[in-house]
Parts: sequence; structure tokens; C-alpha cells
Amino acid sequence: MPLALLRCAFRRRPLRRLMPPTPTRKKHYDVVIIGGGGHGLACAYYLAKNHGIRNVAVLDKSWLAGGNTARNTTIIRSNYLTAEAVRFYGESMRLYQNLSSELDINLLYSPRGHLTLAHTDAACRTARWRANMNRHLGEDSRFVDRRELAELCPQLNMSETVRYPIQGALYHPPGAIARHDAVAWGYAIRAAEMGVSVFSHTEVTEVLQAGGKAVGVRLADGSEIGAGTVMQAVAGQSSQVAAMAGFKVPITSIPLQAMVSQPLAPFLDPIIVSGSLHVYISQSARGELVMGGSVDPRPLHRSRSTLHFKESLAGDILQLFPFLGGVRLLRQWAGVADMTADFSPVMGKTPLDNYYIDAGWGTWGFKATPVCGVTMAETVATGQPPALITPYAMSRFDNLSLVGEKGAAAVGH
Ligand code: FAD
Ligand code: PYC
Repeated sequence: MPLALLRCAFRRRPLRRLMPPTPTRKKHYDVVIIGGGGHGLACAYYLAKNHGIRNVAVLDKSWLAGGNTARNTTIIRSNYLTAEAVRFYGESMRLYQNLSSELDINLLYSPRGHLTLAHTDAACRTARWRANMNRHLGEDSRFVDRRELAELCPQLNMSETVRYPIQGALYHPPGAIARHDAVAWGYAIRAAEMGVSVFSHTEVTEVLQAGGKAVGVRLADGSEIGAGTVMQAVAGQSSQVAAMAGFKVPITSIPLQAMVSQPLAPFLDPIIVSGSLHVYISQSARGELVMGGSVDPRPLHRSRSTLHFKESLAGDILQLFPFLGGVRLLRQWAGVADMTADFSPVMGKTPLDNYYIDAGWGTWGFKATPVCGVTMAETVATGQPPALITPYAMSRFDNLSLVGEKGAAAVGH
């Protein structure tokens, strides 16, 4: 049992707030961050912690971390295909592993093992390719055959007479899930303790510019806040906010849906993903089955959910776990995913001086929250993106040096 937990049992602890108190708003901050999701809050935390920059305001138009941070299915992994991504997400996983202690909040970080099922010869080849790339760069992944897969997840339907029989899988033992809200709350409260100001229900409607530089923001109530530097981290709204700063981002916004079942006794340890069926499933600490699939067929800025998605997702999940037939669904929801052409993010400088971007997080950005915080904080503090994120510069779309991650970014869109 962790010592900290044991101490709780014997000591009276004062009640702790999970949300930072709302401070008085100043006229000017060294840094203004638009977007109080996990990414914006993590950046504020590391600006204060790693760079001593505490005169920072995080502004969110809604309640804190109520965007995609609240809507995601919390899968954390580093089993990507490109060297750039394996290094980047690998670093994020290492940060996650110590994050509960660092933020002093229980993130329910739970390594489960992540299995990407391969139902075709082509999928087996890609799984082996990813395993080799991962191992080459020090990440723990390997290809497993049907026999080993059945041992790792005895509940899986391994029948050879279904439409897509399972041939093997990419196994990534460190694959994990965590409590998404707590990640954002942890960053918010610790950043606030170091002097960062966090404001919810504070919408930015304009980026103020002078002499080709960002100099502040205007809010929905018409008031202005001056800023030395401005950064946007507004997953799902990246194009609209970038337009306020006067540039375009190569992003298409598409809804991504998910749903959970009623709580069940724990039976599913690993996270299961099927690229051929376009579904994934894990079991949360509460016992609920957390399930999702591909993005919706058309671009849209709405977080409505559809009966068609629920029916087709349930049907495909039943191919993998036929015994779930009688299980009830509790909730279904969607978030808006900002998709790039190469399924990699857009991070760093923008055409506007003193204005930085953290965007293009599509369906894959929760796992990147800590590493985005660290690297964007360094970018904002020094004016130079660190090597880990230079491949994700927006300029890659002009010089065609894309970082193609379609095969490994999510469930197979
Ligand atoms: P958000 O949490 O969306 O925060 C952005 C904030 O900006 C919002 O709170 C919004 O209110 C605010 N904002 C927007 N416009 C303005 C404005 N004008 N002024 C002020 N504030 C503004 N990723 C994974 O790694 N693993 C997964 O398993 C996974 N599953 C997913 C499942 C679903 C259904 C969805 C939708 C996404 C999933 N993702 C997953 C992706 C992940 O959720 C996102 O990439 C990540 O949460 C982005 O974090 P963020 O802080 O950038 O954005
Ligand atoms: O990034 O692993 C992922 C993921 C799974 C589902 C949505 N995103």
C-alpha cells in the first residue's frame, strides 16, 4: 500500500479544494493561454514550475476542462509508427507515470496493457512494423500470436468462423488509462498555488495585435487583457481561434463519439482496439465499459450523439465479446476532434509573432497532455520549440514534410 494512503488512515487531513479559487483579473499578464483544458493548464503549470513564469492567465469560455479533456476515453500509450511520435508519446508516458505524486492527486493511473487486434495479413504486418519501431526506440511492444492473445485476454471471441477472425495483435504492456478530469484539476490547482490565474466562463473573441505581434485578447464582455505572449490550446475550436489571430490552420473538425455501459464486476484488464472493426473498449475503475469507434463521416462542429453510431458500435463490440449482449448502456456523448491530414498535431510558432499554437489533437491528445505542457511551456518561455516538437511545426504543411500517423493514431479512421 502506498505510504501516502496509509498516512491518510491515521491522520486528519484538511479538506482540499479540487478547483482553484477565481482570482481578481489583472490588466496584463506575461502569458495568456486561451483554453483551460488539460493542455492549456499543463502548459501554465510547467511555465510556473520549470521556467518561473507565474504571471500567467488561463482563460476558458466554459467550465474548466469541460471540452475534449472531459470527453475522451483516457487511453495512454506510445505504440506509434513514426520515430517522431514514438519519442514524443513515450516521453508523455514517462511523465504520466509519476504525475499522481507530482500533482499530489490520485489520477487513477492504471497500466493495463494495450492490444491492437490484427484481423488481416496487412494488419499483422503493420503490427509487427510498429512493434519493431517501438522496440528500436526503447518502447515496450511486441507482436503476439493467437495463443498468447487468448492468454492475455481470455474473454475475447477467438472463433475462426466470425467475419473477421483475429490473427494476432500488437501488445503494448505499458498501455494505460487514467482519470481524465483529475489530470486537468491537478494541473489547475498546482499551477494556481504557484501564482497562475485560472478563469472559467471567460471567452476570448479577438486576439489583439500591434506591429505584427500579439499583444493581448478581447473577451466576450468587451474587456481587454494585455499579454506579453499568447498561446491557444482550444481543441475542437482551433480553426476559429486561429482565425482571430489572422491565420488558417490545416484542420478539419469532425465529431468523435463514445459511450459507457452500466458498471460490471471487473473482467477486462487490457485495453482492446480493433482497427478492422473500428472499435475499442476498456473497463474503467468504476467497472463501466468505455467504448468508442471512428470519427463521424462528415465534418461538423457539434457534440451530439447518434443512434447509428450506438447501434454499429454495439454490434462490433459484440463480435469481440458476445457475452455482453444483455449489458445496458449508461451514457453516450461526442467531442469535436480537430483532424490534420497526417494525424499528427500542430505545435509551436505561428505566422503571428508572440502567438503560439497547440492544436490538431484530433482523437489522440489526452495521452500527450503532460508532454504538451512541458514542450509548449519551453516554447513560450524561450521562443524556441524544443527538438521533440519541431517535427510538428505548422510549416510542415508548406514544405510537405508530413509525419504520417494515420495507421497508429487511433482506431483506424
Ligand atoms: P480541451 O480539453 O477541449 O480544452 C480546450 C478548451 O478550450 C475547452 O475547455 C474550451 O471551452 C476552450 N475554448 C475554446 N474556445 C475558446 C475561446 N474562444 N476562449 C476561451 N476558451 C476557449 N485522446 C487520447 O490520447 N486517448 C483517448 O482515448 C482519447 N479518446 C477520445 C475520445 C473522444 C470521444 C474524444 C472527443 C477525444 C478523445 N481523445 C483521446 C482526444 C483528446 O480528448 C483531446 O485531444 C485532448 O483532450 C485535447 O485536450 P485540450 O486541452 O487541447 O482540449
Ligand atoms: O489515442 O489511443 C488513442 C485513442 C483511442 C481512442 C481514441 N483515441
